[in-house]
Amino acid sequence: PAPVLRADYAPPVWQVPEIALEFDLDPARTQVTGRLSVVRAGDGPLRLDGDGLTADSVMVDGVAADWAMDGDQLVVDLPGNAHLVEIRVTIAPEANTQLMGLYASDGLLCTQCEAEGFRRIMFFPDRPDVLARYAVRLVADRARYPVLLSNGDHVDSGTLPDGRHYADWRDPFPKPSYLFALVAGDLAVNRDSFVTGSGKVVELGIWVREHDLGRTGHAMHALKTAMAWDERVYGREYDLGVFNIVAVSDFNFGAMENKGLNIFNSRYVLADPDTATDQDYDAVATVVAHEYFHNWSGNRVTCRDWFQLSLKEGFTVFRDQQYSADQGSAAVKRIEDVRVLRAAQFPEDGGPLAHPIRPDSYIEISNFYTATIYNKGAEVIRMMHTMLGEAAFRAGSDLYFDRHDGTAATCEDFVAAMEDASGHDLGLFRLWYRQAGTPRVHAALDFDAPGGRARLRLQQVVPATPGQPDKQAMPMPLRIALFGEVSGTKLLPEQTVMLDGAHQEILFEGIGERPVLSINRGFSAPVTIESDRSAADLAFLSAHDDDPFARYEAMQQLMVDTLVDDVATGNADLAPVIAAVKATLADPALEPAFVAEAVLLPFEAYLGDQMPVVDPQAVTRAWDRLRGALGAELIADWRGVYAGMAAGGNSLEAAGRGMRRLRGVALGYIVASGAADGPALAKAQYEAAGTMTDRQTALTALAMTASAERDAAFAAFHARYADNALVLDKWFQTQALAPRSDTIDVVERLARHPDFVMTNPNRLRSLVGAFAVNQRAFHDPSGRGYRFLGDMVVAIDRINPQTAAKLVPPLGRWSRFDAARGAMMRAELERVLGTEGLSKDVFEQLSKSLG
Ligand code: HT7
Ligand code: ZN
Repeated sequence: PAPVLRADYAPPVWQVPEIALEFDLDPARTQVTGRLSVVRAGDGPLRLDGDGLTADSVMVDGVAADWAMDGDQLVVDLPGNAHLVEIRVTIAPEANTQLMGLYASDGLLCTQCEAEGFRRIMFFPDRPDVLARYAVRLVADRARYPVLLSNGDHVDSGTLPDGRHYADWRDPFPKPSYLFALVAGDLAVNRDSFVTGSGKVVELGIWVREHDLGRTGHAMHALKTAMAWDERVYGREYDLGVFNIVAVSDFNFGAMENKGLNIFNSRYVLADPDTATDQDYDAVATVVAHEYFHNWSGNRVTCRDWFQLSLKEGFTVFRDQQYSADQGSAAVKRIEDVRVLRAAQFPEDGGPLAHPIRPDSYIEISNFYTATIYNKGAEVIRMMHTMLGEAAFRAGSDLYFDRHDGTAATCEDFVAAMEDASGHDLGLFRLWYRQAGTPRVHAALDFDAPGGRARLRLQQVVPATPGQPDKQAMPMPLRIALFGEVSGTKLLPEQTVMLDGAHQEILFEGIGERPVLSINRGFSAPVTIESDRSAADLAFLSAHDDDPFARYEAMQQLMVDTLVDDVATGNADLAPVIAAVKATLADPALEPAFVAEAVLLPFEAYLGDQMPVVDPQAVTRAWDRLRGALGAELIADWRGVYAGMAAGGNSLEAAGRGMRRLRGVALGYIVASGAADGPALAKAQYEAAGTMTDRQTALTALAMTASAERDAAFAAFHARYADNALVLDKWFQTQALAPRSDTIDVVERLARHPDFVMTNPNRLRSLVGAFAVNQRAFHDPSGRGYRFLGDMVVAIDRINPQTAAKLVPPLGRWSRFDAARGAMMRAELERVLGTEGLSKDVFEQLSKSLG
């Protein structure tokens, strides 16, 4: 398939200011009638995108028209400048396993149109710069589909013959087709309302299956909090009289921001203490806020083309990160965000699928809903926020929304608004939109004791990435502080240094004692810092830095350095890490949630990323050695923490949640210590658990043991939650992530389990997706992990290409491994590429992965 190029953008030849859609809904045979008012905007025939559609009829201005298909496009030569085009098609939602367009899920009918799903429903210029006003009529059997929802305001409904009924919806805001949505089904609703700053009452509804109604309270609370937050922090008020959320079980992504009718993966709506962990609670709140914030950053101002995807996604992730930081511990939130970036985006940026946050080409746009577009995109916005400051950033955001409201904009429009409102020159900063790759910044600090001066030398390298062999240095804000090694205090106020080129020197005067460098505080730039700070310096910062993120970072770096040394030598000195962890556990000034993050070891995969050639077995050995030593040497500390944190109980407040988290980490270390009572302690916690968090933590701890308690707990968990798909996902995932040598056997067995449903993306991610990021299991020297994944990609591609394509990247990292593994991974990619009838989604990922 030919790639689509950003450079080829051309404005649409026809606009569609109005569309009326009528759906006669039936799972086997849905008839769709579209009445498009089309207006000429350039030269050429009307070209309407379709995907798997056949027109039953095409009329122009009430008369049967001459039309032709050009590939998937329906082409009509229109003589004048304005016409009414009426098209009828018939589609089969129950046969739609791709979950794009109109599909059936657990008895519901629902849609997913971003990015190019609308063309599977109706012929249309399916591109985000064609904005139409939608009038929608839904007709369906009343008993089977009593609830009929679409975008905008509900304007009418009524009864029809033969037990059928209809509902009419009007969305007054012009929108691109990717924001169209409908839902039909037997749903119950949690209703509430929100009064906006200007006094408008908005009716809120969260629609779920009747038995899930009791699990919607948290999402509703999050929604109202997000609505108030967006008014207070960004001055953005909601604009319709209705805001509905619907939960569906089969969904390719987290959720979708359709105007006034968000459709969610049920995993990001439903939460109660018995079935959802504290982490799940946070994820629900974040995703609800994210989709809500899109109402402005995405819907009121949308993207001109899909190359601009980060315009809405990067900005909206940044906004949801700010929101979540405001709801609890900002430091812990920042730690979590950076952990995600390092786990998901850094490997992408360093591999064959690396792309800039504004890509230059794609074969299948669904492959570009990546950690780069979302998470690195958010980091780029965050850097602008840091450079401009809160007030100027807000002025820039106001200007951006004012200038572009109701239109389809570009990343350049966003940067220009920031520049114009602040007077800040962002000329070279734009490189962040063009260049892929994670910059490496080398930092060296020299101290001239007699002169009382310290000199910081910074050197930046942006690595080559596919199609971009030569890179320019990129401007970045680095928050920096110096601490006195003797006094333990900050020697100068924190500074934000703008690293503007490849090299830079900064002189600090009046330094009376040897300084220790704290750099990239708060992770002010999404880069890798290389410094020659000693274990002693890092341990010192882990105890004294007054920026919690930097303190966490120092501990992590100390652990990474120790583990990398141990991978190489097999006998690294573990004492500094053990002492630093002990000191952190004993510091009463630290909140438990922070301590829990600080004492956790980096992921094995992250350690692999630090090595020139990944040796998974050596990493596993070093990781197990340090984890075991931390457990055993600090066993009394862990037991003390474990007992002390029990006071958090089952409280859902932040303090209780933090204590639960630290208690879970302590349990993990007790089990890792090899203490004889470890499995029994975990089993006891499992049985006494009053929350899913405690139950899941105990299960995770047991998963790494070979014990009778482990088998009993997994069996009990499955029996207890056999009817709850979201919780069964945890059962699959916990086993797939288990750091054990036999995980590959377990995963192969689970793939034959009757609950392993290939049509459900959550289930696929829980087993196959989780397994593929479990470095020690996936990279089993036999190569069985690679073959398992390859077989899965082939099988899933026939059902759901988008989900299959997302499973390919772990195989694409072949060049990072030893020759034997690399060859087996490549062979697997080639084998899958040789499969007949591959989707273009999987084709693109495979061909790029092979380089
Ligand atoms: N904007 C939404 C993206 C999305 C999506 C993309 C491809 C395939 C299915 C999808 N479902 C939702 C989600 C978001 O970023 O908010
Ligand atoms: Zn989004």
